[in-house]
Amino acid sequence: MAQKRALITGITGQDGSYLAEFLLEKGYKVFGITRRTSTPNYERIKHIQDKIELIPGDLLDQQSLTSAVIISDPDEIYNLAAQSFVATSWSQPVLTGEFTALGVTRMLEAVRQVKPNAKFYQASSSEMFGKVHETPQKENTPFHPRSPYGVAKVYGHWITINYRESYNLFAVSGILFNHESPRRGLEFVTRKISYGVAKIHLKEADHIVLGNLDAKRDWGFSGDYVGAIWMMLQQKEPDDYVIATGENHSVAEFAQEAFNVVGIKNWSKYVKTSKELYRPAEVDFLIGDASKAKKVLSWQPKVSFKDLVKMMVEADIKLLKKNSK
Ligand code: NDP
Ligand code: GDR
Repeated sequence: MAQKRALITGITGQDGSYLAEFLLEKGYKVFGITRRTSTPNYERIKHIQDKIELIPGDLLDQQSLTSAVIISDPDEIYNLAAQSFVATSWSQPVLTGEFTALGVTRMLEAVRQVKPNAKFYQASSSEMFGKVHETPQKENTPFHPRSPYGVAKVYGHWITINYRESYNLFAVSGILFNHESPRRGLEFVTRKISYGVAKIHLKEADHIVLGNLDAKRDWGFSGDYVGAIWMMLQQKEPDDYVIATGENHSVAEFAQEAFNVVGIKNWSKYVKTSKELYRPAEVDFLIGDASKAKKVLSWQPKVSFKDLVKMMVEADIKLLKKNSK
C-alpha cells in the first residue's frame, strides 16, 4: 500500500507536534506549514525535524496555502493553525478573525481547488459553547461564544460543514475541550500554574498571579486527543465529534493539585489574583459529553486529571533545572 501523506497546519504548536509524532509512528509522510519568523520557532518539533517536511505558508496568504497542498499532495489535512489564545482575541479581534475564522476558508479553498478528495480536519473548540445552554455539552448543544476567538471558531465550524454539504468534501470538525501537556504555551492557565509551581519549588519565585480562580474546565491530555483527531478521518463518513474527559475542575483545584505535587498544602498563600487577568466575558463552566466519540471512534482518554497535573509540574521542574545548568 502507498505511504499515506498528511499535511498539518500549526505543526509548531502543542497539538501539531503530538499529531506529527503520532502520524510518523503510523508510517505517514508528514508535511507541516510554518510561517516565517525572524528566529526559528521549532522547539516542539526539533526532535522530529529530520523526519518531516516543512513548507512555508501563512493562514493569511491563500497562494502559500494552495502551494502547500500542491507540494504535499496529502491524503489527510489537519487544520490546527489559529490564533488560539482566548485573552488575545479581545486585544486583536480582527487578526483573530482573519486567522481563526477566514484562515479556515482559505484552507478549504486550497483543498477544494487542488485536492478535493483529501480528508480535512478542522480544530473546533468547546469555546463555541461559551455561556452554556446545557450541561454536559455535546455535538448538538447550541453555541453561545463569549470571545472574539469563540466567535471565530463558530465560523470555522460552520464553514467546514458548509464545504462538506456544498462540495461533498470529507470535512470534519472536532469539538475539542481543553487539552494540556508539558508543551502547552506558557500563557495558558495550566502551564502558567505548573511552571509557576516549579519555580516556587526551586525557590526561583515566591508567588503566581492568576485571574478568575472559579472558572471550570474539562481538562484532558493533548497526547490522548490527537488519537481521536486521527480516528475522525479514518471513518467512512465525515461527521463532527465532541472530545472531552467528562470531568471538570476549577482553576483553583488545578492550582491546589499542582502545589500538592511538590508537597505544598497551603497553596493559596502562594497565589495572588489580579482583576486585570479577568476577561471581559468569561466562560464559567465547561464539561463535555464524548459518548458519540466513545461509541463511533472507540476513543477513551487515558491520562487522568491528577496524572496530567503531575506530568506538567514534573516536566517544568526538569526543564527549569536543565535551563539553570
Ligand atoms: P497553539 O497555539 O499551541 O498552536 C497554534 C499553531 O498555529 C502554531 O503552530 C502557530 O504557529 C500556528 N499559527 C498561528 N497563526 C498562524 C498563521 N497566521 N499562519 C500559519 N500558522 C499559524 O495551539 P494548540 O496546539 O493548543 O491548538 C491547536 C488548534 O486546536 C488551534 O486551532 C486551537 O484553537 C484549537 N483548539 C485547541 C484546544 C486546546 O485545548 N489546546 C481546544 C480546542 C481547540 P507559530 O508557532 O508560528 O506561532
Ligand atoms: P481557555 O484556556 O480560555 O479555556 O482556552 P486558558 O488556559 O487561557 O483559560 C482557562 C480559564 O482559566 C482562567 N484563568 C486564567 N487564564 C489564563 N490564561 N491566565 C491566567 O492567569 C488565568 N487565571 C484564570 C481563564 O479566565 C479561563 O476561564 C483554551 C485554548 O487552548 C483555546 O484555544 C481552546 O479552544 C480552549 O482552551 C478549549
